[in-house]
This record gives sequence, structure tokens and C-alpha cells, in this order.
Amino acid sequence: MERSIIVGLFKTEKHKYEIDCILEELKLLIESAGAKVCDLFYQKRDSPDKKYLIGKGKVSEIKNLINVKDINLIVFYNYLNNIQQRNLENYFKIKVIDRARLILDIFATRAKSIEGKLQVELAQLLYLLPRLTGKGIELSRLGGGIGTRGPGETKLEVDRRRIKKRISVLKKRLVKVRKNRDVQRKGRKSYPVPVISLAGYTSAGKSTLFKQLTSEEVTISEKLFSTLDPLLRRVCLDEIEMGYYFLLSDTVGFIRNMPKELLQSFKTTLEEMVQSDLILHIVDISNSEYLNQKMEVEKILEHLNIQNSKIITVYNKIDSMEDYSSFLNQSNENEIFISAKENVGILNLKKIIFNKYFKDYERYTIAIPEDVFNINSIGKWLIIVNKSKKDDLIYIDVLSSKKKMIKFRQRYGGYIK
Ligand SMILES: Nc1nc2c(ncn2[C@@H]2O[C@H](COP(=O)(O)OP(=O)(O)OP(=O)(O)O)[C@@H](O)[C@H]2O)c(=O)[nH]1
Ligand SMILES: [Mg+2]
Repeated sequence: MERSIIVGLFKTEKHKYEIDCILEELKLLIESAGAKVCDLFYQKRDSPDKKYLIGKGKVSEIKNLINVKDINLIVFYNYLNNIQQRNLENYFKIKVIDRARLILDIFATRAKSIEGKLQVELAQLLYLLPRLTGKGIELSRLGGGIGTRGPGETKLEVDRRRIKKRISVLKKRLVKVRKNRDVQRKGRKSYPVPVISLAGYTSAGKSTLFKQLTSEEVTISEKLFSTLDPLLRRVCLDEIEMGYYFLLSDTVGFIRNMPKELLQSFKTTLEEMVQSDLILHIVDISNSEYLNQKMEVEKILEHLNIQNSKIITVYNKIDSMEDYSSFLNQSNENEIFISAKENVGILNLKKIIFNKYFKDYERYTIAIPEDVFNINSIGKWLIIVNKSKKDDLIYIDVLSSKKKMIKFRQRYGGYIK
């Protein structure tokens, strides 16, 4: 296990409370990557040192500690340029990485799908390219774990020319994946039910809610960024009214100062979210930083041009609050309080979704001549609950709004009861 220390540089006006929160979160990230945090350092100054980022006094203080505490990794909160990174490694003689590289490394260990791996590798190379000097061998020199892992089994390439080539290959491959997705999306757009995405800060409980709603076995963990790959499943609303359902998508979480390379390479995943009919923004209300976390996510959603009217804020983990039943009464159609883990408020959430989308739905029966009947195209329009045959006619029981039924009739004809 790697033994690390954290170092941060902050502007003089930054409050200690805020710094503590930032460094505490960085500690969780490092632990999520599998290393131990042995100490924290920070310095307040307004302009970073060109050579070491932090001042020389601080650098030598840290150097002493490395020997005393047997440290083999230093993680900087701030972005390091290649000169600072090289100087620091030369001075400390141990591996030095910044927070962005740490997050990329965590993503590399979590990526499972082909698309996820392509996206992570692209993000890593986009990060590395401007930081390479000459042949850029520095990166691999200190080898080991954190900060040098490629996604899956791939080794990170460290040659500038090869990186550039690889970036263009990865981009092309992702365009292909994106094209496939567009085809799928077109099919999905004509599904008869809404597609709803979970969004939120990492560890807010998105996968826990996903599991609660879909009964799907998904990875749930205290570690940050346990989910990378999007997953789409059906959520049944039979408890409210038989036959109704929607599609739910679990996906990657966010964090403050998300490395821009990741946002860039995860574009396809984020676009999926943009395309959905509704976004459940999951907020961990038990976290003392929840308001800041909420704002960070809102910033990203705004950046993705997602309209506010498409977002429901879901405050999760109310079970860890005192007297949480009082929260439940505060739920309305824009803000809901739940405990995904304890299954509190989930039925209410389903009701709100039901009312939003299916309020004007009714049960209809369509009678269609057998030769006109095409179940696939009907299934894209209407929720089919039953089907039977009598004489030359197919009778289909469906759930639909009146508006959709009128459109359907214009297109396919048939007799509607
Ligand atoms: N007390 C409490 N803990 C919860 C609740 N929901 C989730 N958790 C815990 O919060 C942690 C993170 O949950 P996940 O569901 O993995 O969170 P996530 O949003 O999917 O996180 P990432 O995939 O990493 O972005 C786990 O330890 C869960 O057990 C809840 O309602 N109450
Ligand atoms: Mg998750």
C-alpha cells in the first residue's frame, strides 16, 4: 500500500473551514484509490512558486517528513505543470502527482465497458500530452500504482508522437460508439415511456436508489466514483397503477473541479443524460458540504444546457438526520426527501414521476386487422398490456394519453375503444 501525504496551496483569503473540506475530500479520493494518507500540508500564498508551486521552506519541511514517516507518494491538490512536477520529483525522490491525475487514475481502475475504457484512456492522454517534455519518459520513471495506471490492461503510452496518434484513434473509435448510441437513442426516443437519469455528486447514493427502484445488483460503495458505466433498466410502477413503467439510467458521479479532460472525454455519457426526459439530481443531505456539492452539480448541468424544469432535486440519506419524518412532509414535485437505503419516500418519488408523465393516460383497446398489425411499431408508441385475437382482428389493450391515441389512429387506423 502506498503511503501518501497531501499538499495544497490556497489563496490567503481562503477560509480554513473550506480548506479543511477540500483536503478531507482529497483524502477520500486517495483512499478510494487504495493508498493511505499519513499527513496533510497546506500553505496560503497568493502567487504559486514557479519552481515548486509551494515555498522552499514548506518543501524542505515535507522532505524531512518523507523520511520520518516512510512516505512514497505526494498528492497535490493544485494542478502541477510539468516543470513543477519534475522539480518536485527530483527533489523528493518519490512520486508526485496532482489531484487531476489521481482522479484519472481512479477512473482507470473503475472503467469496465469498452466505451468507458476508451473514454478514460482518452482523458488520460489529453491530460498527459501538454505535460510531456522531450520524449516524456518522466512519467514512467517512478512507475507503480497511483497516477500511472492505464484503463484495464492497457499501459499508458509515454511517447509524444505515439500519444498523438493514439488520441486520434481513440477519438475515431468514440465517434463510432457515439453513432451506435445515436441509433439506439432514436429507437429509445420512440419508446412509450420516459427515460429518467440519475445525476449527482459522487457517493450521493445514485446506485443505491437505482438498486432500490430496479432490484438490479449494482456496485454500491463508500469509495468515490464507484459507477462509471451507464446502465439503463425498467422501473415498474405497478404499485401505483398496473402496467406503467419508466426507464432509469445510473451513471458517473461528479466532483468539484472535475478534471476538464474527463468532462471532455465523457461527452457521450453526459449527452445521454442531456437527452433524457427527466433528471433526478441526488443530493447527500447528510454531508455537511451538501449545499456546495449541490451547486457544483448544478453548474455542470447548466453547462450541459439542461433546463431546470427537467430536474427534480432528490435529497437522499435522510435516515441519518435526526427526526427525519418531518422532512417527508416537505416533499413537493421539485424537491423530494428520501432514504434510498432504508426505502423511505421511494413510493412518493414514484408517485411524483407517475403524475408528471402518466396523469392523462388511460386504458384503450385497439382493434386492428391482422395484416396491418405490427407489434414493434405499436410498442414504440403505446404501453402494451395485453393482446388477443378474434376472427381477423387483433385486439390490443394499451395505456396511452388521448393525444397519442389520436396521432396513432391518424397513422395506423384501426378501431379504438
Ligand atoms: N445512511 C445512508 N447511506 C446511504 C443511503 N444511500 C446510499 N448510502 C451510502 O452512500 C454510499 C454511496 O452510495 P452509492 O449508491 O454507491 O453512491 P453513488 O452516488 O452511486 O456514487 P458513485 O457511483 O461513486 O458516484 C454507500 O456507502 C451507500 O451505502 C441512504 O439513504 N442512507
Ligand atoms: Mg454509483
